[in-house]
Amino acid sequence: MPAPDVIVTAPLPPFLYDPLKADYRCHDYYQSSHKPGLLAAEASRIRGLVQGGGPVTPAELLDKLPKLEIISVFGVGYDGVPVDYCRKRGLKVTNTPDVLTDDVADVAVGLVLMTGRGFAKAERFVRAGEWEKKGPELTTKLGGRTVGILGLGRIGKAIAHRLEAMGMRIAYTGRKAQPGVHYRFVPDLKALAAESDFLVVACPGGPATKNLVNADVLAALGSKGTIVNIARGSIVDEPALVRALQDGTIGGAGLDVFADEPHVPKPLLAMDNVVLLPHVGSATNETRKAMGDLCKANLDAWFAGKPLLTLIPELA
Ligand code: 8YV
Repeated sequence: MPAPDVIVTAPLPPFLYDPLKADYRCHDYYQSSHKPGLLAAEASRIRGLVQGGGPVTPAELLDKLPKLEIISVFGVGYDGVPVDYCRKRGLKVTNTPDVLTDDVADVAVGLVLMTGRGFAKAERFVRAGEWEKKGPELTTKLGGRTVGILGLGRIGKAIAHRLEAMGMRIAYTGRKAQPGVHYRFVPDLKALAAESDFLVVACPGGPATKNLVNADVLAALGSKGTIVNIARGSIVDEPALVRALQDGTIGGAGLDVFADEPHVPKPLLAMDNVVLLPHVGSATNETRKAMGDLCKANLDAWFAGKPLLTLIPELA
């Protein structure tokens, strides 16, 4: 059988792209300087699509791929996939859950430490030679403080587990209370924010959660509260967040994700109470390799007529 044709709409690391190229006829839509030409020549043969977690694959592109069978997402988040469209067309959508849970949770803990204990600021203080002149600022003890987690899925649970081990108190919100967890469920996000010192955003992105953390939620978090986001920039109303930080409505922010990556709102860059990371949640060699292996394994399984290793819950 000839190798199936696969279109690639995201930048892929060599440890995924090289093995893909070995087993599939890959068409690099992401890098192509003549996308209409690529589609005119190849669209009618394409059976698979590989994309990243965040950036959206428009339904208009999928419409141009009449033989498409499967979208394999290199990431756990599939907010970049038009899920309803895929359901109607009977397209399979796979992602890479579990393998990145620990790394993403580590980043959330890092952001709690960097913001709460002021480590990012303290590090700048040393580099600037300030320590030669005066002692560092005192910060606030983390043990005993409350962390509210928005989204107690696999990643949210791993975050809770870590922060609990640091002596922090955990509460959470989501669509429903989770069976078998001892953390306190608070049905209302605003109420959770009001009682949290740190509000950690760990739910999926996409239309259902767009701007869920709005100006009201930030006001409830309050001037001593810090927001940490390791999920998707779209979940937080970013202009409202910038305003809340500017006028002291909230105390600080630790952000790994942004609404329009890699663009970070300019005012955030100048703020001392904000820690900014370039979406590094899953960015370790081990995890990205495991994600790449799973992304390809799903395609391999599909084209070999074997059961998929993962399938997004909406299509299961
Ligand atoms: C990746 C992510 O940066 O898994 C996700 O949903 O956001 C990250 O792990 C991204 O998917 C790489 O394409």
